Amino acid sequence: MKINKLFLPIIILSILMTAALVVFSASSSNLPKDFNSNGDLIKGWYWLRDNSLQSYAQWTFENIPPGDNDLTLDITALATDRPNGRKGLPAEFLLIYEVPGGNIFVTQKVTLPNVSPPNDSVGYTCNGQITIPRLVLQEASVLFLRAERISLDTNHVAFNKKSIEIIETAEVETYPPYQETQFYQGGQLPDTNNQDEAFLIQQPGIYHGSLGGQIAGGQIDREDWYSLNLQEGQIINLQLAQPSNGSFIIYLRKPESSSSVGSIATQDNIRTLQYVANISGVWFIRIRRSSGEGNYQLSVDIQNQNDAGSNHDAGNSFEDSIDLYPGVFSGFLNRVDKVDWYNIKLLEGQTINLQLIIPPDSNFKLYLYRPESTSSRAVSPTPQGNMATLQYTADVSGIWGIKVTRSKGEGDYQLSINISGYPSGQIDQFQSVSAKGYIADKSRSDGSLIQGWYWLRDPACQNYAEWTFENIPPGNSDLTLDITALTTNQVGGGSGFPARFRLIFGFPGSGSMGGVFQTAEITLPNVSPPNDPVGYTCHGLITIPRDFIAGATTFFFRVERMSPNDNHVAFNRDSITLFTEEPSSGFHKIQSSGGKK
Ligand SMILES: [Ca+2]
Ligand SMILES: [Ca+2]
Ligand SMILES: [Ca+2]
Ligand SMILES: [Ca+2]
Repeated sequence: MKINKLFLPIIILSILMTAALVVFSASSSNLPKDFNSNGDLIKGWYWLRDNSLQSYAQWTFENIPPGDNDLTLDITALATDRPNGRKGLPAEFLLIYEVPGGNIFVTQKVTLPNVSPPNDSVGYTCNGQITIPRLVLQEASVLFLRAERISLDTNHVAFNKKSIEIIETAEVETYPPYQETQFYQGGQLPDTNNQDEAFLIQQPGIYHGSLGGQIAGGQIDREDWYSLNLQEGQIINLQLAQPSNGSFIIYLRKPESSSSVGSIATQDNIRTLQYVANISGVWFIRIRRSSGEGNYQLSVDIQNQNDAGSNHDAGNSFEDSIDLYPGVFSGFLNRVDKVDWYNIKLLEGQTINLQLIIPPDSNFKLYLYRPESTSSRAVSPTPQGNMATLQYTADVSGIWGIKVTRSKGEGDYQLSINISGYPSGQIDQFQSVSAKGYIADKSRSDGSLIQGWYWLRDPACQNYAEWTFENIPPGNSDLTLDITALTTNQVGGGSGFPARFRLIFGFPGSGSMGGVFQTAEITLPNVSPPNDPVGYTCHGLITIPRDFIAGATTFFFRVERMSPNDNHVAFNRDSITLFTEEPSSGFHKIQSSGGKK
């Protein structure tokens, strides 16, 4: 066996071809004029860590540099999971930005990686950059920024005045899509000859192997096997550089499958295979000798997707869509990930404005779908330059689907969502619909998802479902929750059982006023008609007095099971409709019991 020195230039070339070069040159930077926070002040940092999620940090920037360039915010935060908690955790929070006088109000979920060096004994420091498109800011010279925690499950985060610095980027040059510039020089791979022997490649890098030589027993080495641990949504890029006198073929296999996936592109003596992992697990690489012999180089590049800050790929169907809200989000598409699905709540009469900024030389399209419809309601026209827009007025309230598809090119796209009247602060607009029910702006659950319902059924009773309602008109009238849940006594269980659970409701405070956080034990009767073959439906109205929270416009609800002996209960985003006036209805009205937590 001989070491072929010709491989070296190939290695360098392939790194250059796949490297992402982002050139920032800061022409100015500035710090905020004002800062305030109601978080817990510890050693110069304000911690957002209260149980009612009312803590915030706010910055006001003046003298935003004029021009056409996007603004980059350099953000430093501390993060941990509890008082004196663990190190190395990321900071996750909502960043809200607003331009005075304009009707711009954008909410963006931000995740900053933990950048603490290994020898940092505290290890809470997170840092990263986010970009605010100039088209959002327009001519504004003043910018308000506000940070809030996302939910009780996200880490505690801390900020101070210097946490956010605006950097104007004078020049941005991006060659998408690969972010990894550091390749691990993985060295020589051991010889393997079948799937059971597959050698686990632990990290992306450049590796070396050989085929065609003699192995044990005087046999010719015909094939080599490797494996990779992939998460759903990750994009795997494999490059096989063959020796000049050999023809080797590369195959990729899904977990628990014996057939190969993906198509191979061959250029000169390099074979490339790219694929999106559609399931998590151990995937297999097989390299087979067709003819010749010699050393090969295997380059393994794994690219994470983080569509809309989800840490994974937006799914290929509405069922696997990511919940969105008004804001600016980024996602990724390429020739093996052609479709990303999202969804958003719209009220009848609201107008949604979608704007898609796509990579150079690409053709991506936007589609909008009515609730529970598989035929699109509106389609974006052919992109003008690198931008596609879509405007539509909802003719029905509900969860609408948004689909981004790719027909040409690849890379990161930016999706901006604006909804008329959201959240304008002009209460009049909302009063016209106050007799109607409000659907939650955000919802989440860690329950088991079955046909659109999240089942809370773990023995430890840690499963939850949560809803956040925003921009509810303030007032004195009691709130009424119209709650629908599914219930049964076990997996695949019986019909006709009532739903019993704990309801926790929070009202974030304002200014120096504290928030309110209460719990109630709820039992909803089973209302399934006798001829319902499943019989899991429970329904009732819950009244929450509002005299002591008249000013609140944001409401937070969470449900949990109280005991492992309680029935399994299931919820989804539409399970709670909030009324500011009691709806006329023949349903049972449930008196909530319980007290302050
Ligand atoms: Ca070998
Ligand atoms: Ca072998
Ligand atoms: Ca994607
Ligand atoms: Ca996708």
